[in-house]
Amino acid sequence: MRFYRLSFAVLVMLLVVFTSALVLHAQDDLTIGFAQTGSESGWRTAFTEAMQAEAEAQGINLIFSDGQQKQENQIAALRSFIAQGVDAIILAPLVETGWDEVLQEAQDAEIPVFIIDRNVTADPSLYVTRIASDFVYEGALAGAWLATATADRTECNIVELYGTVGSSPAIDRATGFANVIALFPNLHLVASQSGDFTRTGGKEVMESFLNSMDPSTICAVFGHNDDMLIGAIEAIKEAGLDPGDDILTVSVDAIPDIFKAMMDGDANATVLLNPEMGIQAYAAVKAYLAGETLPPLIPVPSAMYFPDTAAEEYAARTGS
Ligand code: GZL
Repeated sequence: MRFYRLSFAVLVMLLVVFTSALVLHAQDDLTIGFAQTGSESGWRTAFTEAMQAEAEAQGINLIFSDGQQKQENQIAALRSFIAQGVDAIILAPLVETGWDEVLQEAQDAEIPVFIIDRNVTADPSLYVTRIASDFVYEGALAGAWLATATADRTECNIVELYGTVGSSPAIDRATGFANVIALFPNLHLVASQSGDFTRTGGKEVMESFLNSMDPSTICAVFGHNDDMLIGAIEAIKEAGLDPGDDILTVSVDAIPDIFKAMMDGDANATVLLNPEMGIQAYAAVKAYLAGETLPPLIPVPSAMYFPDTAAEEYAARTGS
């Protein structure tokens, strides 16, 4: 009898080892299609590079598609990934709407989709989970800092550099910021216009603000990302004003160039958006393929940075 028990135990152990080897082998040959929005900002470029570097480090075959800021390109990329029979799709959606049909096609093909960074309004049953930071919280952090920075002012007129129209970071950051500044009677949002998350866009929008109102009445500028804010800094300087002093600045992303601007006295505050989301994304894919159930959201934390630590943050990000 003891012989049979021992044989059964050995059989079970061999079965566990064999199954684990199969799962690990399957994950070793992981092919993931990654549909990126484009390369509109310094943060986006850093995010792409981080995703590619982490995939290489993990031996994942990452098929990368640059959507060049067009949703139709991203949808075409997803259809190509489906046709190639990838193991999983990671989508960084440009805008919130218009994804249901292609996500349904992926589900019909039994290819799991993982949303990363921006959000979609599609039925949540059409994707596994979303890895992202809280954009409303980022906007609220920016508003809270501005409220403290202007506590001694009876009035502060704010202009807003809005991100890509229809994108969740633009919608949510605007919401979070507006919710907080509504609590402070001295704070007034007097203008908001989309610069599409680009430096050129931020400069053009800030120029239009400076030309359409008395520049001396503008107390602060909130940029939905650092790139637009950096473009606005150029416009403020060309108008003969001192960014960071005449006009306070707050933005989001914490890219190296915003720390350089802080070191130059041209920027006051930035909210961190961590580009290193590949680790969580690939862990989520592997866990799902191994049969695990995932939460609907895998959060990426934020923080805030100011000029007092700009030099060390710049050095940490650039190695210089
Ligand atoms: C937000 C992200 C935004 C960045 C911008 O998570 O989608 O898109 O803040 C980028 O820099 O364009």
